Amino acid sequence: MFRLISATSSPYARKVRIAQTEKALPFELITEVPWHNTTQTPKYNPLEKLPVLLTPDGDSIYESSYIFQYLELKYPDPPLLPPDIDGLLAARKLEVLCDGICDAFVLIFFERMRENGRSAVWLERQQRKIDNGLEELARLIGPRRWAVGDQLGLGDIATGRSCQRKLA
Ligand SMILES: N[C@@H](CCC(=O)N[C@@H](CS)C(=O)NCC(=O)O)C(=O)O
Repeated sequence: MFRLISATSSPYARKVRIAQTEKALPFELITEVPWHNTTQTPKYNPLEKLPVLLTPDGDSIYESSYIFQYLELKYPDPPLLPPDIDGLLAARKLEVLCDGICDAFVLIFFERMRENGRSAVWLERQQRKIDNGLEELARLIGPRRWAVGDQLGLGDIATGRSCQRKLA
């Protein structure tokens, strides 16, 4: 059985949780805070970030886009990536944008944790990335039912717009 080391609010881990749920791959969810000194994350990921997927054969997979690709290649049914090159690139572009927006949120979170010396310029910079990134997402997706193509896929999952099943 898979085990997924995740943080409750992590948007990166949510992407993996939705992919596993859509592919009906059971997994045990292990919730951690990656910067607490009790975390087991460094044991499985030298970059000390979540999510980390522990596979049934004892491997550890990290970086949400890589985990997603791993799941798609190893468990292609149902497919969560478009079959055509343009569709695939469009879905990956949405993922890059969404992950970048989340990275900006994370940077704001850490900057706000500083007791002293918060940089207003840095906070504004990250906020700008979020605002412009969201605007670009809206432009790319528009009013379509599915972000790319005619079924649920990475574009929808990365933007957090859809999950067809109850999320594990
Ligand atoms: N690009 C990574 C980002 C993952 C990430 O930043 N995760 C956060 C939790 S939401 C984390 O583990 N941070 C700890 C750290 O940066 O040391 C991915 O997509 O998996």
